[in-house]
Amino acid sequence: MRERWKENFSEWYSEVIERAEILDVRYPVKGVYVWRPYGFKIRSRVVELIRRILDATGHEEALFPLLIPEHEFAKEAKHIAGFEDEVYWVTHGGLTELKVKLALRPTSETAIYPIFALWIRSHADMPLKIYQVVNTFRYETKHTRPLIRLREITTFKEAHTAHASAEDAERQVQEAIACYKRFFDALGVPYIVSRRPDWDKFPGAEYTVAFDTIFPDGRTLQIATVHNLGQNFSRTFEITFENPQGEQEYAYQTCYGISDRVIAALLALHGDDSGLCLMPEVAPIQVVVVPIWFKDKKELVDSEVEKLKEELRDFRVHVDARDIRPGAKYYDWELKGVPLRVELGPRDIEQGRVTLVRRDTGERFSVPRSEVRERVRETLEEISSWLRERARREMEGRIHSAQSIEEIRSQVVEKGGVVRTTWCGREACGKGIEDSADVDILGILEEEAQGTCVGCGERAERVIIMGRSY
Ligand code: PR8
Repeated sequence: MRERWKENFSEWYSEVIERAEILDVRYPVKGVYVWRPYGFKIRSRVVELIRRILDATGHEEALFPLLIPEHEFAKEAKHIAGFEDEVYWVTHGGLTELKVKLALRPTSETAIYPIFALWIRSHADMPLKIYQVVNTFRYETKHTRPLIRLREITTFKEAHTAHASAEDAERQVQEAIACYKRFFDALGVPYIVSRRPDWDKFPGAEYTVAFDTIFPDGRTLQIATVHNLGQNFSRTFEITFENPQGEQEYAYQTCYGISDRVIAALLALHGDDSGLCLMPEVAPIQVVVVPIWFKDKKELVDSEVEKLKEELRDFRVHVDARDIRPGAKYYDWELKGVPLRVELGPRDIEQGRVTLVRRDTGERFSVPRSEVRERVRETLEEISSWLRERARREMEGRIHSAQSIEEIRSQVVEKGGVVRTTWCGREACGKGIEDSADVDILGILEEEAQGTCVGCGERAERVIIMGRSY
């Protein structure tokens, strides 16, 4: 790696995405990238994990079409207002102009809810909990960046639910938050959960709860959102049901989603100056075996390496038998973030031992060959906790408190991080704070506020976090 992880994060990120063969960024459409096989394997494991969590909580996977007719897309006034600048339209079939323009889904509410209206008849049909893993398209005008701000979001994991009461929808919001916490915890991605201010909620939602993480450069990234939609969409799409009293009522809905950004966070938070450090849970290769050949011992080493590979069959193992120097191999696998390297040479064989090298701490140690399976298992678990813990510590170290506009600015803009401060809760004052500090309010924390508002000096009603986001 030429670039340094923290000091030059943005360049580090671009370099690592390319050199570790995560994406090919040369596709000739802006904001659209190619998943390379190594990156795609990481992506598959992330998708597998969210599927497992959603399936275990009664969600069912489905697949809705990519194309949405204009009349459905335009039905919900706030939703269309929020998305109209970002929609790609299909206007022609061959040379024929279509009578009904078709939107490429920027998200799937307006594809799914007309069908929910057909499926839901009575309170007994609910809760209905559906999810899909699809690509979505958003014509982003801000600076596009691989996995972070995409025009084709390739890994949109969106869930949509319908309920027979407002309480049940509220309970669903809590379940969704718990699912996402489990997901990010498993990946070692630390987060802050907050409620977005009203002016920043999802178009058409009653309220939005968001997960943000903090990147090594101090910028925040929104990595998941959970929206309580109330009855806004069910009124528009006529999703009605017969309640136990025999009356017709509009359904209560929620939706929530995660994108490729979770993979951006995985790569960004678990790196260092040598490249990626993948969590063993998602690493395409968990253990790389590097044979150390000596002139006349090559055959012996090769046959022992074969046996070792067999002994390690519970893990994702790769033997690097390329005809290049071991040092060059170490460099490549460090860049690609393989959590553990095993070296085996004539001396190890003689002593009945193998050498292990941890990618996270760089620690190098030798273990008896007879215990290798157990020691590899233990070490991978330790690497996973070490990376998780380091990411959490790094993030917490970037959260400061601020009592004045000046402090907000200096903490966020100069030192790079996030601040906690207090606010009166009034929109005009909130926007004023954002303008004068030149920093955004990310969200409202679930904490009792004390003291005064950093904007107007009146009694504080809310504890908020502020930062600069991607
Ligand atoms: C919804 N409807 O759509 P959301 N590139 C990468 N990731 C992105 C981008 C982008 N251009 N835009 C958003 N995200 C709801 C919930 C169905 C699911 C990521 O919500 O618009 C962000 O992390 O908030 C965002 O939190 C998530 O997709 C969901 O998008």
